Amino acid sequence: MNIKGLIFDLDGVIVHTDQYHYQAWKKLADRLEIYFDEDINNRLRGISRMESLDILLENYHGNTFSLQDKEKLADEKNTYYRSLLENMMPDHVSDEVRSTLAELRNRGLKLAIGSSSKNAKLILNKVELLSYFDAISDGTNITYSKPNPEVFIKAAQYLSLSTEECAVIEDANAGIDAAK
Ligand code: B16
Ligand code: MG
Repeated sequence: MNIKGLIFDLDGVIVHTDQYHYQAWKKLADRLEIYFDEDINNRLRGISRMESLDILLENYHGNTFSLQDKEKLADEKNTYYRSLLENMMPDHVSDEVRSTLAELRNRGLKLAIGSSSKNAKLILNKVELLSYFDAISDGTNITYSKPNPEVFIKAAQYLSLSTEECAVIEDANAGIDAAK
């Protein structure tokens, strides 16, 4: 193996925004009187916002929502989520994460983010980690989210490396399937 680049998932690997996702989806679910718990939340790891909403709505037994309604619901969740992200500070990332990323770069590896999130840059900015990465591939530059490999293929391209030269660090099944 000749690994020249590392592609890190964001939520669940670099930062723990998974709890904020849970709280935001739970707030929406409670408003709509939909059952939602941590087990359902775990099924949302790595997949897109709209796909996550479809899973949440599996437990909704009222009228069907139009695409426009669903976009509004996804926006509502994102508004809750972004207000929680306001709490994020540089000290939410341990010194160990920063020193590990710095050490990997010192060893000559190129580092990228490969995240399904459209909020990835905002999060990296808040925790002051943007400058540690050579490239960001996220929910804003993909058509298909994990388990589709697009986000990682793009990350490798942004690093000017082949996918064979990259390894992926992931926490979610959808992301591991995408990486493979
Ligand atoms: P957003 P990752 C993913 O981030 C989350 O794991 C997943 O729960 C979320 O639905 C997705 O981002 C989209 O996030 O609503 O912020 O665009 O694990 O791929 O870094
Ligand atoms: Mg993740």
